[in-house]
Amino acid sequence: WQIPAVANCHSAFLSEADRPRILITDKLWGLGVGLAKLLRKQFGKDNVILSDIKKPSEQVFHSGPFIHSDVLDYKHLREIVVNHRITWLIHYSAVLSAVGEANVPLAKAVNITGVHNVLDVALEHNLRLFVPSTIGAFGPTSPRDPTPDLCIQRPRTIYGVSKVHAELMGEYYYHRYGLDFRCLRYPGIISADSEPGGGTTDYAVQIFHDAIKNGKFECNLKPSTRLPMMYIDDCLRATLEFMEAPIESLSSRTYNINAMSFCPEELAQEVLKHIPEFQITYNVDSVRQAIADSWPMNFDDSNARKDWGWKHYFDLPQLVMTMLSFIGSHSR
Ligand code: AKB
Repeated sequence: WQIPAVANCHSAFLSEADRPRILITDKLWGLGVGLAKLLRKQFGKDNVILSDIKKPSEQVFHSGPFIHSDVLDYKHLREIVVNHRITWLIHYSAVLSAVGEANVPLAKAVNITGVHNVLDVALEHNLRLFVPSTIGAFGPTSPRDPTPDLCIQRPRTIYGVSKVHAELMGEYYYHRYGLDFRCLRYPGIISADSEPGGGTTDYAVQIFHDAIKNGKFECNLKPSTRLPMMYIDDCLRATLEFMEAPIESLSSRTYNINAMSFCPEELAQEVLKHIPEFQITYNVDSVRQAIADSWPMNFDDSNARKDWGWKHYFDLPQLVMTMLSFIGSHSR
């Protein structure tokens, strides 16, 4: 059983001139750093520029090109695209669900105005544009088990509303102007080396850190709250494969992707297999619980599997084993 570093390598033999020049906006709580690493392996270190409004860590700064950029500053964004000959734009800047409810004006600015800016700059400079969406783009009136690509979307968080807006605007720019807009709806993403970023699915990252450090974890969602989830390596590989997918293979511009679906008590059971003294307790956060109760329990990603060959490699046992051994080896 071996996970390919990069599957479906459409770009493996591209000459330097044909390689994309990629700008990643924001680190999206560390996802951007992981994606930059993968894309640099594929397209060369200098062809992938990471950007943020915040100063990066020394490690990120020295791992490849990094520049300051603010997605709310259209002129500066355009300057970067021109000066660095950007051809792909990966727009990771976003305020996540729980933080968005605590700061609606910030979420509106970053998640709506920011998306308008990247759409316009991508159109103006003929870029391939990737904007992630999320399970949060669905709401209580959507079918929840499973949730298909196309169904009612009436989310009740500013995060979800802004993501539906991004999906629709991107598709509008595609149909109206031919913009090569691509969007994947991510489930909760689980990664050992990124900090939780104010999301509702954060518990599924924190549990591993606390289990290793303290042997116990206090969960802010109810034991039976089922949500779709994915290990970061699968998510980043999906993003690369989707960006490389030939245009004629795409029957849509927005796809669900999924790997597994679990609830806190099932995750805790799996952790217990590795740490027999592990204990989980529950102290429910009503805001996060209400959000989770309105989201999909399971995600139907059959169109992504059919159209561009999406497949996941990490299931729940594999995920738990990987997270515990990664965090364990870094905490010694
Ligand atoms: C969040 O919980 O807000 C995010 C997401 C599912 O989009 N992780």
